[in-house]
Amino acid sequence: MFDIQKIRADFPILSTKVKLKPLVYFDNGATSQKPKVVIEAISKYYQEINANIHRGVHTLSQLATDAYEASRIKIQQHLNAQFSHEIIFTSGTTHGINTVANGFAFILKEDDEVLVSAMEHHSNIVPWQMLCERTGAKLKVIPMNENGELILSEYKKLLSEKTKIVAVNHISNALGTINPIKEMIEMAHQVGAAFLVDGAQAVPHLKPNVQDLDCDFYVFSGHKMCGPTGTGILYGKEKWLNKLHPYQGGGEMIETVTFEKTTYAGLPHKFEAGTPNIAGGIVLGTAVDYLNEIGFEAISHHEHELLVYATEKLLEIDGLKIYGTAKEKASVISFNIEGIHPYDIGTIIDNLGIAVRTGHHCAQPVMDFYKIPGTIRASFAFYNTKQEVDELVDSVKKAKLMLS
Ligand code: C6P
Repeated sequence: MFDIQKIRADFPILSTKVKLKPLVYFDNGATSQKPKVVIEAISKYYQEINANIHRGVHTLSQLATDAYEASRIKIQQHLNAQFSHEIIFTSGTTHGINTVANGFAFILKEDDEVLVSAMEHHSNIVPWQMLCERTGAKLKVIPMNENGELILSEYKKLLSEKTKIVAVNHISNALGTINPIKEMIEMAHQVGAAFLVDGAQAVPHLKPNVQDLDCDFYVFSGHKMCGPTGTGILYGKEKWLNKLHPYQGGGEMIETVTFEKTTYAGLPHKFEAGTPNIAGGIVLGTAVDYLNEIGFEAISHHEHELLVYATEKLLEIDGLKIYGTAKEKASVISFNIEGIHPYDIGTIIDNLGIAVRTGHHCAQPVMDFYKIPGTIRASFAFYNTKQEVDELVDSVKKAKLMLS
C-alpha cells in the first residue's frame, strides 16, 4: 500500500519552510531528499563503528569493513550483477564515467570512435572528449528528434567496427526521455563495441537489471536515490574491469609495491584507491533498502501519475512549452514560457517556496538543439503530491502575470 503521507513523514526536510512558505521540492533531478533512516544511519556509523576499512585487525575496523562489504553485496543484488567484485564504489556518476574513459585510453587507437548521444549530461561528454584528445579517436553523436527521442536508424548508421564504446544515459536529466538502452546495447554489441549506461537519473525511478540489459558498464550517483552525497557505483562486467587500467593509484589498490614496479590488487580494490567514503558507501545500502521497501513498481506508478497530471495542468498555461515529449518519459518536465527568461520564473517561484532548477542543467547541447538558453525543470520524486503540483502551477501563473 503506497501511503504518501507516511512516506512524507520519513523526510524531515519536507515539513520545513522556505521563505516562510512550506517547501515544495521539485529539484529531485539535482539531488533527492533523505529519509530519516539514512540520516540516522550516518550518525550511527560515526557513533558506533567508525574506523578505516580493509586495514586493521582491530574490532572496529572489522565491523566497518563488514558493513561496507555487506553494502556492496546489497547493491550487487539490487542491480542483479553476477559478482560483488563487479561493484566499484565511487564518489558519483562523474567519477564512474571518468574511471571508464581513462581506462579506455589504453585501449583506443587513432581513428577509433566513441559514440555519445545528443542528450547527454556534460559528465557523459567531457570525459570522452578528453579521451579522444589523448588518443586521436573521434567522438560521434547519436542525433535526436524534436520530441527528444534518439533516432535509432541514425545510431545504426554510426555504428561500425571502428566504434569501441557507446555511452548513453538511461534517462535524460534535461528532457526526462527514457532511452531504449536494451535495444541500443544489443546493436552496439553486434559491432563489438562496449556500452556504458549513465544511470544517474534512472536509479531513483527504476531498478536496473544489468545482466538482462547486458550493459558493460552502469554508473550512477547515490545522492539522487536518497543516499548520501559523495557516493556512487560503477558496475562493470568482470571481463571489462579486468581489462581496464585503474584511473587512480594509491593505498588499497595494490598487491605489491617496489620502487621498480607495482602490481595491482584484484577487483574491486584495483579501482578503489585511498580511503573511501566509508559511511557513505554503507549508508547507500540503507537507501537502497529504503527504496526497495517502498517498491519500484509503486514508485514508478505514483511518479507517472504526477507526470501526467502536471503535464496536463502546466499545458493549460498560455505560452508554456514543454521540451521533451518522448513517448517513454520519466517524471521530469522541462518548460519555458514564451518571452520570459527561465531564471526569472525560477527566482519568483522560489519566493513562493517552490524549488525547481533553471538553466541548462549541465546539458548545453540539448539547449543548443532547441535554440534556448535554458529551461525551468520540475523533477518529481515518489514523495511529491498532486497538491504540490497545483502549487507549482499556481506559482508559475503568478510569476507569469508579474513578468508579462
Ligand atoms: N545531474 C541535474 O540537476 P554527479 O554530479 O556525478 O552526481 O552526476 C552527474 C550526472 C551525470 N549524468 C546525468 C544524466 C545527470 O543527471 C547527472 C547529474 C544533476 O541534472 C546535477 S548537474
